[in-house]
Amino acid sequence: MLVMGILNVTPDSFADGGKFDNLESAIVRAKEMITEGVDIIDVGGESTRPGSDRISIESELDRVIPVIKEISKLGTRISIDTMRSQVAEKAVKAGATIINDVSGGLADLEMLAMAATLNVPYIAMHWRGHSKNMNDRAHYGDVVKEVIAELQLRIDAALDAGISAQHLIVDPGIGFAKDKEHNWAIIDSISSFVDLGYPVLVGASRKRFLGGDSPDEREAATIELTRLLSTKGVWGVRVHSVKEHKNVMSA
Ligand code: PMM
Repeated sequence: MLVMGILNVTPDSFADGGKFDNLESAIVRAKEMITEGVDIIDVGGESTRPGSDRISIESELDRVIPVIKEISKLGTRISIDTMRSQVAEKAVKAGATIINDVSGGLADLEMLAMAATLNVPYIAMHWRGHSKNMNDRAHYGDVVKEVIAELQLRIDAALDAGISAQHLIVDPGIGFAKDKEHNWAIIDSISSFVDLGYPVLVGASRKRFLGGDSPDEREAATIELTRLLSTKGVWGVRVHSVKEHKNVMSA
């Protein structure tokens, strides 16, 4: 299982906001992650924490492009965490080799065609709308069935847009328009997502459903989850710390 290390170049992400929002601190963190054995560094410039407002495309580009240019010199794989096709395009030109779109192509209707043109792996996450009011959309009858059906629609749209099946990665979108019970139901049924036939990425790191009063207090639970997911055929975990997750997988 791969470890995707989170590098949020944002002032306000819920767990690491403000820690790496200048070029120097972002590069230091990227180098640390590489030393610790990270497989992919996920660079994001727009926070998707519940309730957050969108930022302008200019601010997003200003945050991520210089960081990607520098990190790409370090020889690691980089994913760009963006919902915008123009950010994806410039990020790939700057050195990113994977597009991580939390909206699965729904936020920017040019995204799927752009990913097909750029011809790089594309992560389609389950999403029901922007973070500002996504919690209002956390209503399901059978959450596992509905999330799988909605993800399947994104898979079909991605394939229709010309993204090759070999380039598709899916993600159930833990914490996005889902409450605690929904997140745990998805984790419990993660094999059903693996059965879709595409690599599965899980981003549960330090999220609220794990309990605890602060993101840091959720680290131990996050590591336990990685241990569990590594036995379930999951392709990768998107996490804040790297070494701890590498260790638990090799234990
Ligand atoms: N979660 C966040 C941001 N990007 N990308 C994917 N593919 N999956 C996720 O679960 C995901 C994501 C929000 O968490 P953050 O604020 O720690 O980045």
